[in-house]
Amino acid sequence: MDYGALKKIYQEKYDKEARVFRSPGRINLIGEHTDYNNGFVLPAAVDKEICMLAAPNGLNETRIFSIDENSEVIFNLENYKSIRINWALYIIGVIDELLKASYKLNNLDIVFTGNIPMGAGMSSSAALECVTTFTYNALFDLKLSKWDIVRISQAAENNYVGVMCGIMDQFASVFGQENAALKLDCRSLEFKAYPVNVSSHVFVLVDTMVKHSLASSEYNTRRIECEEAVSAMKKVNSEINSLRDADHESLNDVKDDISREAYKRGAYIINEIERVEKATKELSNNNVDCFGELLYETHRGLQHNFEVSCTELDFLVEQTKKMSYVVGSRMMGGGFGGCTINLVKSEHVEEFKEEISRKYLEKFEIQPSIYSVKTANGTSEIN
Ligand code: GAF
Repeated sequence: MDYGALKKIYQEKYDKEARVFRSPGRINLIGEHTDYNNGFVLPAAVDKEICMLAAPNGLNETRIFSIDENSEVIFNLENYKSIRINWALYIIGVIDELLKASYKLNNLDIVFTGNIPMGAGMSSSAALECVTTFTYNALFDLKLSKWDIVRISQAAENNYVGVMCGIMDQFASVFGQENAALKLDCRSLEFKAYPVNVSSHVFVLVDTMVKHSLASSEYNTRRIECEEAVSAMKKVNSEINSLRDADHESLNDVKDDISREAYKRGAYIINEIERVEKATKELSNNNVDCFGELLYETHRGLQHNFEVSCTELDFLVEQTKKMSYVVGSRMMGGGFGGCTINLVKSEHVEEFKEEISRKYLEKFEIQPSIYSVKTANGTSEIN
C-alpha cells in the first residue's frame, strides 16, 4: 500500500492530517468451520490489507469515506442505525459494540481502502472490523487488549452484519505473524506458531470469482445444524458442550434422534478437528505429501458432508489431481465461492497458474484470479 499517497487523499478530503492503521486478510491452511465448534484452526495473516486513516473532527457528525466505493456516509453517534449501506455496516457495527459497552467515543473523519479481494474468502470483512476497532482504541485510548479487539470485531459481525462467524478471521487479522501460520485452539484460545515454508512448495490461491448468494444464510444454518447434534449428545452425556468434546461413537448414538444434516455436519467437524492435529504434525516434520493429502480430505468433507462447496470450487480441486506438481488443494473459508488453496511445487508455480486458469476459463468462461500471498503481521499502526 502506498501510505504516503493515502495520507494525501485524506488531507485533500478532510483538510487535516490523520493517523494510519492497517489490518490484514488471512488464508487458512486447514481447519474449516471448526472455530465455532471449539476446535482448531491454522490461519496465517497475509500481505493484503485494509488501511484506515482517521482523526477526530470536533464536529457532531462522523464522516467515513470509502476510496474503493467512492462513497461517503455521514451520521452522528445517535442516529447511525438508519444507515444500511453494506460497506459501512462493518464499521458502524464496531461503533455500535463500543457504544453498547459504554466506551466514550467522539466523532472522527475516516478514509479507508483495501487490496483484499472481496468475496474471495480472505476475510476482508474481518480486516475492516479489526482495523476499525484498533483505530477507535488508539484514538480514544480505550485500553483494549488484542483479545478485546478480536472479540469486539467478531461481535460486530455477529450482531450488526448478522453473520454468526467464529473467531478465526478476526484472530488471524489481529495476531498474525510474518512467516507463520497460527494453530489456534478455539476453546482455550491458546495458540502456537508454525512455519509456513513447506520444503520447496508454496501456497497458491485460485479465486473462482464467484460468490453464491446463499453464503451467509447457509453459514448460519450450518451453525444451527452443528448445535442440533451437540444438544442431542449432551442429553446422553452432559460433558459434551461442543463438537470438540464429541467423537464418532457419541454421534452415532444419537443418529436416529437428529436430522440427517446435523449428523453429516457433526461427522465432518469431528474429522476436521482431528485433521488439524495431524496436519500440524506433518507440517512440523516437513511431510509435504501427507499434509497435501489432508487438504484433499478436508475438501471431500466440505463437499459431501458439510456441503458448503460449489461446482466451481469442486472443479478447481478436481483438476489439480491431474497435476503431479500439486500435492494438495481444497476450498478455503466459509464456502459457496471464493478461493481454493493449493500447495504447489515452487518451480511449477507458473505452469500451475497457466494450466488452472486455462481449464477454468474453458469450463466456466470466467478468468480466475490467482494470488501468491506472503504471510504478514497482524493489525498495527503505520508511523
Ligand atoms: C468464515 C468465518 F468468518 C470463520 O469464522 C470460519 O468459520 C470460516 O468461515 C470457516 O472456517 O470465514
